Amino acid sequence: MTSANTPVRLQAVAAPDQPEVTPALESLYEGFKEELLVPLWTEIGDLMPPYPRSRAVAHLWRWDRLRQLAAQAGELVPVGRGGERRAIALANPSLGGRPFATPTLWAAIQYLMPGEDAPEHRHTQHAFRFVVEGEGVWTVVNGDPVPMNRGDFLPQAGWNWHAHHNATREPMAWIDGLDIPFQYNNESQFFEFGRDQIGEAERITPERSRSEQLWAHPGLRPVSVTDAGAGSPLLAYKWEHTDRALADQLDLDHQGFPGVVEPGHAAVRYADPMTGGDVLPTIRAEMHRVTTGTQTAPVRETGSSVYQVFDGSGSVTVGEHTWSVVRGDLFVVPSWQPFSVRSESGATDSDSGALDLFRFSDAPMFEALRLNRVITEGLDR
Ligand code: GTQ
Ligand code: FE2
Repeated sequence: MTSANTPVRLQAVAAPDQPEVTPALESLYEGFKEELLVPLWTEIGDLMPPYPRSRAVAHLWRWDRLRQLAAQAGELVPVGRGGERRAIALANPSLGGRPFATPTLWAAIQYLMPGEDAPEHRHTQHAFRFVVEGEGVWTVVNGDPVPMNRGDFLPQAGWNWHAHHNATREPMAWIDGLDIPFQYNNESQFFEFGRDQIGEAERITPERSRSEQLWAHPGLRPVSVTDAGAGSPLLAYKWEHTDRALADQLDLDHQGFPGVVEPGHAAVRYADPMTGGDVLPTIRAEMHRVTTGTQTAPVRETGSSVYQVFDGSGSVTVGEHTWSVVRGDLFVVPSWQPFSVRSESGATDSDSGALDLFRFSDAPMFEALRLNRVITEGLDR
């Protein structure tokens, strides 16, 4: 992917720290070219920079427009075997037109018309769904139907069978996050078709999935399960729990309880109830609530994130860009670019009076490889 964008430097050059260009030097570089060899000294500035220079750029996608186009696709493009999903991905403008939001992360709006089915399949890519509006779709994971409603987060680790169905009379949109670019670039993908139709027993609209019955009780895990496999066994994190956790954190903040919550900024991370760690091997997900008038300190981190505004409005600053954002808008924070947010007007849906931001990132990979770095001060680069 880089080679197309990388300027050709493979020739003898006259530079202060380089030998004089002689026929012998030119023939040395010719030899490199012929034998497909590249010396480090012409590449080092690009290959080994002093700090991350992201290829991805900061970019914002407006939800209004995404939803409009997804609705048009709903009218014009069928969903079925082969294409698999009516999912439309964010393509970072500096990643060569590929459907990659960041070098590691896929983010897409997915759309299902009333009564439609997206056929069963499985793949090594780790995935999740997050619902910013609507209700009535359920996703069937290994035969367990899981309902999806506004604010719900549904992780879905790789190699589990899954299909989606819209059981209502209304179209429904949601966002998908996957590690497709990471697995594409690292050549680890496998994919299989499942059943064309899911079974009748799986076609009932459930109130709660079996996975939630087993796993959705805070601090409690079933004794019988000793190995839940890769990724969270809890297939839906319901909004009421997330909302309450954030409200309780801000309540502690208002009480002046020290050191637990950054003033005016509550945040929770979706955690695997088996391990307490991230919900997926490659993807971290969080929900942030910033009270009106609060401005967060700029943070730089290695690794990339995608945010979606869940509620409220405000302005976000990523590197040189500042955007006003409203519900549903999605934006990318590339590696090592400073990010901060200012909450401007409160949620319209609840009385939290805050800006709620859903975030996902590739942090688990960076942590596993010990490449994670975060700074909140000294933004001098
Ligand atoms: O819903 O199974 O956005 O397999 C991309 C690939 C969604 C899905 C995407 C997928 C899915
Ligand atoms: Fe899938």
